[in-house]
Amino acid sequence: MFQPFKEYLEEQIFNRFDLQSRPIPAGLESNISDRGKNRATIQSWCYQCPELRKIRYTYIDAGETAQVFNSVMYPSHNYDIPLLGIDFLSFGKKKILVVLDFQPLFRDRFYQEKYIEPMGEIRDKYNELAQNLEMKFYDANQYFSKYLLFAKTDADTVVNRLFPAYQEYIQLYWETLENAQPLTNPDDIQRIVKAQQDYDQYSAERDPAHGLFSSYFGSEWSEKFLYEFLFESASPLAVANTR
Ligand code: BLA
Repeated sequence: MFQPFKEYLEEQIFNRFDLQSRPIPAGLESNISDRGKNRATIQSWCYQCPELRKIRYTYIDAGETAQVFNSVMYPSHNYDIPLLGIDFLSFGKKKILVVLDFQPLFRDRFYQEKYIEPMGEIRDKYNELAQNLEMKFYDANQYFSKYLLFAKTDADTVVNRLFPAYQEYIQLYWETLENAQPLTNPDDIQRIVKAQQDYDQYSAERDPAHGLFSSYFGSEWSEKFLYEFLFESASPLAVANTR
């Protein structure tokens, strides 16, 4: 279902950046589940380049039952630009949930104006993908922009609307990165380190995927996958009492 999205992302990053592989902890790069009646595979890829300190993406293929494409781009710490967040999920072809956003690190007006407002023009072309759905796990006011695409949709819309929207958001993201002025002041850089770390902590604690991963691969593997790969700057101890 989302294979063309993965291929587009790969074609883009391979041609645009001087990529280096970024190691994925042993045992977390892939897994296969034979639990229950449905076979599921999960596979992840991770790269870095001077502009992006972590580019990760994951594909879950459980045939008709579930297809998931998830990705986050973390800019290098000397850029204050948003993270690019992608979460496309299809369950049994009937339930399709798509989320795509420039995930803001800060919420002040200056930041909004600089990095979020430029998304508005694209967002306005894809009204059917911006449905103002209520968030149950996350807080829409934290790490999400007002121009996120967030929709429950169908397979035709994924092909005909989400794919072009995805390409436009990604192109704008590359432009944003190209135009970004690298920070040089250590205090400014430290502020980005902290903000990206907070994002990981928040995301690891809220991620609704924990249940999905656990059902296929067990809770021990899931916990490791969340804290040692997806959101590796998060500390599991900080949430020991909340799960
Ligand atoms: C929702 N994301 C979900 C759900 C799952 C995942 C299972 C719940 C779907 C449901 O309602 O049944 C799955 N999340 C994953 C997977 C990974 C993951 C497979 O991190 C990792 C491989 N989520 C992101 C990113 C964004 C994001 C980068 O990981 C930003 C674009 C958004 N996912 C997001 C949102 C929801 C969601 C906004 C709805 C959650 C809510 O209602 O609060």
